[in-house]
Amino acid sequence: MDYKRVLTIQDISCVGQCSLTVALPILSACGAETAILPSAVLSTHTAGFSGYTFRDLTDDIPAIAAHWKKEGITFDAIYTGYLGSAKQIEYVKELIESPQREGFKSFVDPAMADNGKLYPGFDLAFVEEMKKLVYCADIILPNITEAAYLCDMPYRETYDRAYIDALLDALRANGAKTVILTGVSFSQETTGVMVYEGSTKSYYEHRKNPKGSHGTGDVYASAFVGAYLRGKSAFDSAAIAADYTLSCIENTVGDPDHWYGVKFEPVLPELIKRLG
Ligand code: PXL
Repeated sequence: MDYKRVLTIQDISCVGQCSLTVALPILSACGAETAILPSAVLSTHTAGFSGYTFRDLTDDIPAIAAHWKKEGITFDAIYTGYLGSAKQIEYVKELIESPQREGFKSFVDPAMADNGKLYPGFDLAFVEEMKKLVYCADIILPNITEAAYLCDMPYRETYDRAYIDALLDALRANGAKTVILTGVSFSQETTGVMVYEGSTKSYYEHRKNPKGSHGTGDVYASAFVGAYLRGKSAFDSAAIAADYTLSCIENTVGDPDHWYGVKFEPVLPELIKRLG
């Protein structure tokens, strides 16, 4: 098996099952070597907890990157998630564009918004910087809200295939390469993922759990990257990640105390089995 080294750049939410505490175990389970660049340290994530602490690590990045350069440290992939500041996005873009290993791939989850709204602390200046990162990445994984922000289209709660096609076409016109658009639902009972690769748009549809859960975007993107680095196609990685994320949600919804994330760990064997 090919052994890949992936650098993931996202925050440490000390408690809350998102970002690095989700990405590292999932990428490891998929058989990848992990390296991290923490974008910020928060006491918890920002969705549902109040009074959380936030330490931005933007100013640490240039020295870390310079040290890696001096040591000749390179990666097979960089996967970015929740970032700490607009300035930081510039540094992250420099890392993605610096010389890396042969066959290098960059994955950007523009984790900044959901349900029609930006997450607390983000503004339109941050969105403008995120556009630059998204349009230089090989594969992006926005949800519908993020896609709408990235191409300046109105967010719509109810939509049809024409709206989804318009979002994908606008992202492509702005420079996006492969797009994995998550949370695309055309019926009450189902949801899915639209994969736009080359000139083909393919839809993977699956059962919908009516209860939305925090952190599932991070579970999804991490499983996608892990499967892709194991040699699966973009569509197969999208499907594997979708099935895994649904299993994580179904493993969690019966527990009313577990509102802040999903119990993804006990379901990891299912993901590993799918990777063959
Ligand atoms: O799951 C995305 C995410 C990551 N990190 C932090 C967050 C969120 C979503 O709210 O608050 C700190």
